[in-house]
Amino acid sequence: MSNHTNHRMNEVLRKIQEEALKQIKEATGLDSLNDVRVQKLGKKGELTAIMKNMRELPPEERPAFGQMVNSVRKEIETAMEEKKQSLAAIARQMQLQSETIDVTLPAKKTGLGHRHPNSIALEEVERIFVGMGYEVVDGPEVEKDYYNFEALNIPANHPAKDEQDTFYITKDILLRTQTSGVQVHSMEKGKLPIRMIAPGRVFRADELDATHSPNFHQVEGLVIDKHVTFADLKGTLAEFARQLFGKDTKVKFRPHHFPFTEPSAEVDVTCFKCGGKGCRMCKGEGWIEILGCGMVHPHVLEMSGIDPDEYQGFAFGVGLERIAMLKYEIDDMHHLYENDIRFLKQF
Ligand code: 2NM
Repeated sequence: MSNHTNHRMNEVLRKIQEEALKQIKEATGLDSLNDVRVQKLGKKGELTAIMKNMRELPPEERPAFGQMVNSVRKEIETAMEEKKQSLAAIARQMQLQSETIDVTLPAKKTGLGHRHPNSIALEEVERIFVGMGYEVVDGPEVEKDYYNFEALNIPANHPAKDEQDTFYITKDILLRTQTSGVQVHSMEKGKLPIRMIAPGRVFRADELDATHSPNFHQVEGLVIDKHVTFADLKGTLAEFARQLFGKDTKVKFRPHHFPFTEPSAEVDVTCFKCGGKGCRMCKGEGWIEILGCGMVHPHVLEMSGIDPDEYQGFAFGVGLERIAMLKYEIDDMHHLYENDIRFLKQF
């Protein structure tokens, strides 16, 4: 009886082992592997059941049989662990295959940028004035009404101060419409003489079109010293024009009005394309307007604490976009604000 029982139980154990190993071998994923674990090794699994049946064996045979069950359990566990590893390896292999990178494909090129025509033009303007002993001075884009207007002899009711033309932040604080405030700050410091240019962003409430933008760039210059005359102004700007547009360039001063200078003038240069004969560039005029200038108004000097009987000065203002557009023959201001690398690379 005992012998028979022993034989039968060994047979059952062998079957469990055989079936478990077969199922493990055939498992296609972690799910089917887990099913095997529950079915064979689980609390209600087949191995647990056969252990419970051990009391049918004579006591002296139980330890040996127990050891056999345990070794079968171990063997199944090991097979499951190995299968798990191989399933993971297969999954990984499939992932690698689906994510293969073709290293022979041509690489994406990282495009190099290019200096903006405004920057190139500014460097040129700075080089010319630094060569004549000028300092390049920076100043705030957010400015007090006093520095942008009042100190420049632009009174409260002046049309330039209109809210339509100026971005006001508060009643007294605004986005500068010109860089002249920087000059006023320099004059107030009281260190004379002054030879400076102030390049920078300025803001006007304009609609963007081919020649206007609400945000553009200006370079303003200021010289203050004893015995400065209009002749110094003319000589300086003529030299500037020659260096910028070529040595044969002539300048023409047309009377104009600015509140901060007296007398004031607008300056034309002979067309660098046709030399003054008239062409498409200068619209047949032979002349091209490039800047405004004048002798600093005595009242402007006084307001900044400079004695106009002892010191005189001249000042000028150039639109950087205008210089860039002329020099590089750009017909539409929009190009300067779009940062299209194909456009920028032309200069
Ligand atoms: C211009 C034209 C003429 C100018 C005047 C001053 C200052 F601060 F000295 F009064 N700065 N810039 C000036 C003069 C600017 O721009 C067209």
